[in-house]
Amino acid sequence: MAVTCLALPSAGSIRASEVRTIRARAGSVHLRGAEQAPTAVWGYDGVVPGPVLRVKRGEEIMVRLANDLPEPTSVHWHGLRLPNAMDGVPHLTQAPIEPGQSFDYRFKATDAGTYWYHSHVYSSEQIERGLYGALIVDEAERIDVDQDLVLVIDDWRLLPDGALDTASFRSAHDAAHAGRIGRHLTVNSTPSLDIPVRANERLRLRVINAANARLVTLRLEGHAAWVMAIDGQPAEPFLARDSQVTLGPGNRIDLFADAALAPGAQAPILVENSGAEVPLVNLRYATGAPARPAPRAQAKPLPSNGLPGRMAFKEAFRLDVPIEGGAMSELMMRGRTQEIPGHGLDPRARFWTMAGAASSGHHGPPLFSVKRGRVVMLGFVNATAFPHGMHVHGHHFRLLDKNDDGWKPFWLDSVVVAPRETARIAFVADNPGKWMLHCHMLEHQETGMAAWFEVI
Ligand SMILES: [Cu+2]
Repeated sequence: MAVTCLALPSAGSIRASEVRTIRARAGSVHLRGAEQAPTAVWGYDGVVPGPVLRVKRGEEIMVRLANDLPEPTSVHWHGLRLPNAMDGVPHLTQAPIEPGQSFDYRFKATDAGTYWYHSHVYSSEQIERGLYGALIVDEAERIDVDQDLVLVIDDWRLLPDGALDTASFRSAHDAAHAGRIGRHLTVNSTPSLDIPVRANERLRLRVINAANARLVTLRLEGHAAWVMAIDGQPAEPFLARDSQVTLGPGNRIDLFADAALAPGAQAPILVENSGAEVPLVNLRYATGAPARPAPRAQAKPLPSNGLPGRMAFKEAFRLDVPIEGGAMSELMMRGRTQEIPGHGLDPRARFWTMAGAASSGHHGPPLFSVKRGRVVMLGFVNATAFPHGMHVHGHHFRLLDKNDDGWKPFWLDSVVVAPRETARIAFVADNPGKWMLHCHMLEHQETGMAAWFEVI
């Protein structure tokens, strides 16, 4: 397995076949730029994002996670179709890794694409503190690009001195509304990233939304953006309208952009923040000769990972999952005390329900249980005033058109369901085990929006 630096091309990475130990531990990061005081964080190997793990499709990922934190943790390999015992969900697939202990994760990378790994214990706090990193699985064949760049976007709630605002962890207001949104945006933990490019190069941008709850809307100025893959899986390539895409928490997108401006030009990649656009990335063109006389020809689709081309809807298991609760809802009006004065949120607080139940996602009966190979069709019926990013573990799904008569030309592992709308999805439940299904707005997940299902 190889480890590469962020915002660097994959060429030159070091490959090794042994187990790589990663230590979850305290560290510090210059979230406000090199000239400002750093912020104390928790990170894999003490850095945020953690080391980029990079393997070729079909290779094994072998990571020993050593817990140097003062509390339990675990690692979820988000979007990977892996054996259930490696999925990293505390109490459901493994015991939490206690402080001073370690856990060996070992599985084959069956799918090429852009993935990420993150904590799954007290996620709203541990991910917010920085426990996440990118996991890149390279295609077996070479993909014709000049630069392969990982852009991990996060938002932070910082105090004036740059420290992470930890007092507002477990805020009942966040949990009952849109989740924890931070006003300080970063890409790869820096407020602005300069990327040197040469005219007519092709860039592959692997964008990961690592924020707890923010919908990240990103726009490339002056460049067309081809959507090549979503949530790791190849899509039928299409041009992003206005070169703009929106990612829910946990979503990834692979964009191809041809550097079509003149030598010496500059163009930003902008992310929306409180109604304005913030330039997070600056594409800085070299003044010298272009990389080639003209941009490359239109890209071919990325090679398929072999997900099924069709599904038998007639024999499908169908379930509607109403999503209820949140601020101003009846559930909240019933007036149970959710905040302990001076101690933040009551850990038993339940603000949201899925299919009538508020759960931690690992206790109680499964939401449903199906035989391996069955097609599952779920309808997420969002009856709340907030968007929710519904994440299914261990599987990728299709987003269905109205009336189930077609589907979008891409796969997802997390789908944003707009307020008062319904999203219908379908997947083949071909991976045996106990899998979580939850909102990836982490404050929602921890206050009721979590469930699990079983494939037997
Ligand atoms: Cu939610």
